[in-house]
Amino acid sequence: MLAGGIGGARFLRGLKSVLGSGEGTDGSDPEITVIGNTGDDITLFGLKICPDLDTVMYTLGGGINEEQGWGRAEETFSVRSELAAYGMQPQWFGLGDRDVATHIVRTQMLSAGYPLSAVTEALCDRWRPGVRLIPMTDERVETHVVVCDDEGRRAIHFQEWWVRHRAALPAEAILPVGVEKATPAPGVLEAIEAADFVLFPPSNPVVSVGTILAVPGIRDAVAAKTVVGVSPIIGDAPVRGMADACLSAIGVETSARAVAEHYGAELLDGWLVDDADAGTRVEGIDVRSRPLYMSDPAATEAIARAAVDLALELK
Ligand code: GDP
Ligand code: FO1
Ligand code: CA
Repeated sequence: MLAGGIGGARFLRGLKSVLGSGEGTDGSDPEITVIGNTGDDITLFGLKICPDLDTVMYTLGGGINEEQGWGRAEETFSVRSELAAYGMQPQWFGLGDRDVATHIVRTQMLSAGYPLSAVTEALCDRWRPGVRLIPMTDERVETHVVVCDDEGRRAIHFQEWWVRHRAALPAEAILPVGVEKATPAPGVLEAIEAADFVLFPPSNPVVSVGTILAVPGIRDAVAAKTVVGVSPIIGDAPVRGMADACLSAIGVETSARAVAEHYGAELLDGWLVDDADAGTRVEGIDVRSRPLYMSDPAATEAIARAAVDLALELK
C-alpha cells in the first residue's frame, strides 16, 4: 500500500484486520508493506520531522491522538512554549513534548549515518505497527508550494502552506523538490514487485500518493501490478482536510471521477467510490460504489475488505 498520513493510517487499521499481519507470527514476514510519503517532511529546530510516517506508526502502534488524527495522545507542549519564550521561529508548527522524542531519536540516528529507512525500522521496533513501513526514499524530498500574495510570488514549504495558511493561499504549483533525483528506498521496488496487489488508500492524491508515485521507478513498478484505489473524495469534497486546494493546483476537479482519471487506467484497475457517487464511470477502470466513510472500525474494515476483494477479482 502507498500511504499518506491520516487517510492512509486509518485505512490500514481496517486492512490489518482483514489481512492480519506479520506481527504475532515471526514478525519477519509481514503481509502488508506500506510505502510512506516523505514529501511532507520538514526540519525545524534542527529536528527532522516526518509527519506521514509518524501518523502511520502512531496510529497502528496505539500512540496517536485519535481526535486530531496526527501527533501523540495525551500530548503536552512545554518545549513549544519554551521555544516561543526564546522568540524561536516558526511558531505556527506545534511540536509536542512526546512527539519531540521521536524527532530527537530520528535526527540523532540520521546524523550518525543511518538512512531514513533504517531509522524508521528502529522507531517501529517500539511502536510495532504490525506492517512493514518503508519511506518512499531515503533521500531528501520536500514538497513546496508556489504561492502569490502581497509578499510576491514565492515557493514556501508545504507545511507552511498547509498549517500556517490552511491551504487558503491559492497554489500556482505544488512541487516535490528533489524527487527527480531521488531513488526508492531499499525494499520499496522489491515489495511492489513481490506484491499480490497494490492498494491506494483514501490518501491525498496530490501530496501523498502523487508524491510517492513521482519517485522515479515507483510509478512503473506499481503500474505493472493490479491496483485498486479508494476515493478520498465523496460528492465534490474531501472527507477531511484541504485536498481540494491541492487538486485545484494541478488542474484536477474535486470529484471521485476526476481523481480516478488523473491516476489513469494505466495505473488503476479498480476504484471504490462512495454510494453518493454511484454511477461514476471511468474508461478502462472498474468502478464500484459502497459507503466510504471510515466512521468506526467495522465500517473501515468493510471498506478494506471491498478493496481487497476487488483487487483479487481483477488480478
Ligand atoms: P494526510 O497526509 O494526513 O493528509 O492524510 P492522507 O493523505 O493519508 O489522507 C488525506 C485524505 O483522506 C483526505 O483527502 C480525506 O478526504 C481522506 N479521508 C479522510 N477520512 C476519510 C474517510 O473516512 N473516507 C474517505 N473516503 N476518505 C477519507
Ligand atoms: N498540523 C497542524 O495543523 N498544525 C500543527 O501544528 C501540526 C504539527 C504537527 C507535528 C507533527 C506531525 O507529525 C504532524 C503535525 N501536523 C500539524 C499535521 C501535519 O502538518 C499534516 O497534516 C500533514 O503533513 C499533511 O499530511
Ligand atoms: Ca501528508
